[in-house]
Amino acid sequence: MKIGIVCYPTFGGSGVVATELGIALAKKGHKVHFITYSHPVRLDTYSENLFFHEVRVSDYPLFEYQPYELVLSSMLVNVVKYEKLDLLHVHYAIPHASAAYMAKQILASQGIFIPVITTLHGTDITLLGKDASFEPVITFAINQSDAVTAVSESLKADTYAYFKIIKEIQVIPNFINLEEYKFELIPEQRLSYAPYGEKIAIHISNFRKVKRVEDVLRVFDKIRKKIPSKLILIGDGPERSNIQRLCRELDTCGDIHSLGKVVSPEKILPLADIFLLTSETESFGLSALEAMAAKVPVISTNTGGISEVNKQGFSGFLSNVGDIEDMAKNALFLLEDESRLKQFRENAYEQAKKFELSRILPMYENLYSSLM
Ligand code: GMT
Repeated sequence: MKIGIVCYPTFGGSGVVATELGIALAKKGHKVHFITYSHPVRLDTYSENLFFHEVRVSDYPLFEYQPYELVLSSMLVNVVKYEKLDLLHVHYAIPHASAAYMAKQILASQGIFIPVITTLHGTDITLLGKDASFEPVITFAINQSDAVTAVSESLKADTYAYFKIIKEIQVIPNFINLEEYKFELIPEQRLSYAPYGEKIAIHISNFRKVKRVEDVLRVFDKIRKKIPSKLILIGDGPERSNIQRLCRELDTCGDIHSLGKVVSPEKILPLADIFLLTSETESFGLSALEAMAAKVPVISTNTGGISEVNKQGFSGFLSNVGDIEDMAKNALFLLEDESRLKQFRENAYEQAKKFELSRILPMYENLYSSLM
């Protein structure tokens, strides 16, 4: 098949999922065309089946805001027409679903039919999409898609709750390529972060308000008061300065390694003993799945779709949003008992296997076939 994938090219979960999906489809022989404003950060592989089309908006002085959506629509029309694509798969509804709808209509006027699949990822529904400034367009674009998928049951339920959706939404969960997590851990690597055998907690996110990264620091502060530990922070975003302020206030900066944006988190995750995910809302929690694939149990909140990924008392523990005491207690329960921690590591990996790429990829391929 010739597939067009529209996504955000950034470190955000939706972009990561879209990119990994495209890479996996290309490996199976499909021709995959990424259409977005810059080269996707996770697209670090080369294949004769992978193509990239840059959407570039020229900087015209009349515009206070550049009309990205229109330029994307025009680019979709051209790529579908000249590359003879069979379908368009757009990730994250805003503005990709409406841009695809516009392109579809233009192509239809030229006698070309192109099926559009919209995959909902989370904040496009739970935060941004339901805002009155987007809602009518998002509702329309979702209903006009030929197929709609959501990454968790929770997100599917939220979509029906917040929008008037007449379309059937299929849940296709996010996935993990466990092949990428098969490498030997070199003990010296761990020593560079925890030289005296301290325990290691890790957090990965885009440091937005919704992630409650301050809670990560507060939980970590309670942990390290009981057991010598270090915290690795991966990612960057608007909350960074608040985090710096809080670590000074708590006097924890010396125990925190901030690594910024990392292209291959699978190389660092295996160094950790626990993963902390303190989000206010989370449709799925891809970073938790990545941690579990690296045999790292997850201490998380119980919001949105996280409970579909992290299993209470098996792959980790779940607490109410903001319940720092409970999250710290659960973390210590694991960190203070080596054999228990080992068991949870194995359990986390078992749980990750449920989302193995080979199980999820056929769901997308079947959906594509059904539309052609
Ligand atoms: O979490 C973010 O802020 C990024 C966002 C995105 O769209 O890139 O992530 C969402 O999609 C991911 C991939 O499907 C999910 O794993 C995340 O849970 C979801 N984030 C939220 O719902 C907050």
